[in-house]
Amino acid sequence: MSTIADVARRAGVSKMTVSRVINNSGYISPDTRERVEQAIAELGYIPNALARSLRFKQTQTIALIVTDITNPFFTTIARGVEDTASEHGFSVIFCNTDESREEEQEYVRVLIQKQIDGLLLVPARSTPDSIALLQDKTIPVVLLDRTIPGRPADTVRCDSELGAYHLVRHLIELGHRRIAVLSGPDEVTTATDRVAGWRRALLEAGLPALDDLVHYGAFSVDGGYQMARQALAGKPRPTALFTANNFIAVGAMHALREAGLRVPEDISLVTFDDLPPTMAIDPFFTAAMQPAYEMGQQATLLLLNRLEGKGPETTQELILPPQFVYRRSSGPPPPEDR
Ligand code: XLF
Repeated sequence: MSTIADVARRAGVSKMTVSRVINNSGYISPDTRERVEQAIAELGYIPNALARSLRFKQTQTIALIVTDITNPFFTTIARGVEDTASEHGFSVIFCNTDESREEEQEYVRVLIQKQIDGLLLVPARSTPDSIALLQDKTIPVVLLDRTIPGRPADTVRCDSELGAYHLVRHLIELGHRRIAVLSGPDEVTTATDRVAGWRRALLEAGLPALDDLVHYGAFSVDGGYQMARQALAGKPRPTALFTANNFIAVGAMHALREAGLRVPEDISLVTFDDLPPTMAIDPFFTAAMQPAYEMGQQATLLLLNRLEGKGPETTQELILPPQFVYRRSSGPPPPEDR
């Protein structure tokens, strides 16, 4: 196996220079860096990560815990995290909790043992257990997408309340009066914030925000299907649905098709999250789109700053605005409901 001395010999530089290139420290001319990198590649040299981590007390590794790795929103976040982390010489460990608090706790324990430098966490529930564990060990953590009420922490998220408010206002402007909301679990802040935006839009328009129009369930296709079936059983039936994420929207569409309802002629549907262009052949949903890539990027930068001891002493919250796209899934209510 090659050593740092072999790399130095092949590149015609000192071991100190090789070490500087590997650790990204001190000035190295582009030409020297290139020679060292080429020697590393030719010799297949792997720096001793353990020795480095002992010396710098850092493993140059961060972790990202998401709640549903099958959701394109989270894979796009992961892309933003990975690109930014690797630009700064960090590796990323990815973990998926399937929206389970227990899985999350387990992962946090394992990651602490693996001596990660910091964690980006999409909390499965609004409970402080995981960040308490990390904060006890003084491991920096940045929350992504969701918050934990009553537990201040660095956070990067999209404005869920505002996004929901605008989507529901759009439906009201089209003439809808009975709009059901199909949301995620009521212990998750993105789910409750989106219901809050729905409520604000209705109350502002002088419409009652009736409890029987609010459905909490899973952020999943099946969750959307089940909630839509409940909503369609309401009397009178809602003329529009606001779904709180992309998977709920897809599940709701299954239920609407099964019930023989046309969108938007018989019932309108607006949703949080768009489907990525690679999945939607004929984009159809009126949607509030979250800047997922940027969220991953910004959260990583915030975490890396914390690792360097930078930033204010108080926690920082970055709230990014959603963007709106108005498509064919929303239209005026049927004539008999106007
Ligand atoms: O936390 C929510 C769940 O679903 C997140 O923002 C998402 O909307 C992503 O699809």
